[in-house]
Amino acid sequence: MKMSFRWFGKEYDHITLEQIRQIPGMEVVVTSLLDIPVGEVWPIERLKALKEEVESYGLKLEVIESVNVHEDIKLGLETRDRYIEKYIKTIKNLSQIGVKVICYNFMPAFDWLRTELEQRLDDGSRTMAYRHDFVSKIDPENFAEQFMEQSKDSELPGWEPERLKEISRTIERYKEMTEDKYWKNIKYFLDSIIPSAEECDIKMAIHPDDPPWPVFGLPRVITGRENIRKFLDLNKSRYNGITVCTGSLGANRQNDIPAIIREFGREGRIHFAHIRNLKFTSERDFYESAHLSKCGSLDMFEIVKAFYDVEFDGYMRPDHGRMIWKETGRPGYGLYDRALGAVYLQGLWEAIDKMTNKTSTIFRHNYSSAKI
Ligand code: DNO
Ligand code: MN
Repeated sequence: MKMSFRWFGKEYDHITLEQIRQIPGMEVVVTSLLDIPVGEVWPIERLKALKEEVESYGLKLEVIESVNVHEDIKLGLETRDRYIEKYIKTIKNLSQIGVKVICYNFMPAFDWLRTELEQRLDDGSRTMAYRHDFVSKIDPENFAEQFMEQSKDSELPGWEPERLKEISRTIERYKEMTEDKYWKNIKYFLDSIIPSAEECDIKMAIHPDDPPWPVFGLPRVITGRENIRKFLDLNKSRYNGITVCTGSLGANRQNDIPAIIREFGREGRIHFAHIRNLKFTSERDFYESAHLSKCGSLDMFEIVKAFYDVEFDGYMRPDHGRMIWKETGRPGYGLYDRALGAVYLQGLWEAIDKMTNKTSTIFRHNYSSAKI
């Protein structure tokens, strides 16, 4: 397991590489070029400069999150081949700077969805939350208006009227989309890009849909064990793999995350792990808690143990954290709570490792006490 940390780049992140390098055990930076429009090629010169910058802090740039997939590819339009070609060119450029894993998602219209970005917890920290009744009341036909109406009491940066209108137009384009067609579009994409990923020795790691169920009438398919199996069978190359995001998959209580890790980890199909906890407040409602098992509803020990048992040698990162110690900034992506998460996860790993290799620990212990 290699511990990593997401960084949005010098222009977009209030966190510095200097801070990241001081998190104990941190090896790898997960980043992207946020200003390149979706679908365009990531220029090699920019990538070289980014690599140099990251490495000048003693960190490695081996994971990209995300190279986003153009909507035309997801919609299966004729224009998709043009964007697939560009995607492949980006994969090639990334391989030239030593990138090993690309995380991406295939969610229609938008990425993850929360209904609260700054919910206050009892200890005064702030976190993101999801309320299903907010989402289920919104009719996709009047998406923008109804979303605004529902959210008039909450603060939802990132969901400004302009963006809502744009999303509304995108949702409209999915009107005729069925799950079946959507799966076909995923397969078309995979079969087009995976041979290049193989050649470039870059593992593709799809991120699960978050939350893992359809919202606003849009298909969401990377949702649990069965559908992950279906996804991996669409293209059987090891380079076609997944990101296990415990907070995304964990929002559906039916998902047995350690079992998912064991099944797909043994097959070498998990390349990246996002680990975070969440606390259920009702059947489908939850907030994002601190990473510790006792703070949320997921058992972090069982999750890390499953990764350990399948000898996971991919990349792991703490996922969203709360905002604590008066930090402000991009919701979910503060420094402090994620740094605590990174250290906690490494603590679990070390404990499991030492318990598993009992003999060597006992031997070392006896040896040193014998010397005294
Ligand atoms: C949320 C993240 C996702 C993830 C994308 C990958 O914070 O885990 O936004 O980066 O879905 O494409
Ligand atoms: Mn995630």
